[in-house]
Amino acid sequence: MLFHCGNFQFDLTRPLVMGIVNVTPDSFFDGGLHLQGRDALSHAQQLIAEGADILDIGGESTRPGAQPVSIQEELDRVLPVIEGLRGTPVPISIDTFKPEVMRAAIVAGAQMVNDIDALQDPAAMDAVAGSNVAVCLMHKQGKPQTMQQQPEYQNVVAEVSAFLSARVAATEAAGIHRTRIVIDPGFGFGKTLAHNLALLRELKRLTELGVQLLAGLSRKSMLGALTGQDAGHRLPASIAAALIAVQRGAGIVRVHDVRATVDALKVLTAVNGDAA
Ligand code: 7PJ
Repeated sequence: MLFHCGNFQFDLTRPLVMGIVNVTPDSFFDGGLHLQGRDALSHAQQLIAEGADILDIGGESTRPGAQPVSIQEELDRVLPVIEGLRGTPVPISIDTFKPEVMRAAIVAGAQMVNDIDALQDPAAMDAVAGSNVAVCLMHKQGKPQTMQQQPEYQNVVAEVSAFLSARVAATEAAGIHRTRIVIDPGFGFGKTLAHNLALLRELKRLTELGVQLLAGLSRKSMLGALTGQDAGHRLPASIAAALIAVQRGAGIVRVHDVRATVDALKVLTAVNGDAA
């Protein structure tokens, strides 16, 4: 299945690794480490050297309870990093739900928009439709500040699938070709451990929507709940989760630990061949 990401094209005969570059002071795992644009840039370059296929640049933390950031502050954080990465051999994704930030990032060279609001804001839909960039449509229940307080579903897999199916339809209706669309169940976004496990167990169901599938499990609290480890000690669990996600249909994994994930996926891909 082809994946068009701005000027880049992937055939997805092997899974892609999206490296996370946080330019935020309050991300739960590496927040603060890459606060300075210069540090974020060198971190991004390191992830490329480690084998990242895509970089996801984010200037506002969306973890549960995170504080909102103004448009200007977010632009001041992400634009220098995106501009500094111009001409790099991998596409840059902008992790934002703000249409103004999407537009400025696309002008600065971003090739993908990663929207935890799944382009439900018409201005966000316009920003992507008026360009050639790819988009990741993510499911969440509620708002980041309160979403983990009481997540509720009758059937989490069916509800997430129905939401994503409707968002794919709306996105296609706006003129965005399906080879530019990625869906994501949004692990940890308004979901209990049982909800997250059900989604991972039945991830294959989401491949029925016929677009690329991304999974973001890296160092998330569900892995802490399963292992008893804090975020700094969740690498083994994150590798396990990435392998499970790819075996169940994810074509892209969003991770902090690029080199370790790339190595683990090489083993899987060698065993599976082109069926990975
Ligand atoms: C995700 C994300 C995810 C997508 C975050 C974290 C929390 N974007 N942004 N999917 N998670 N598409 O990195 O743990 O799972 S922020």
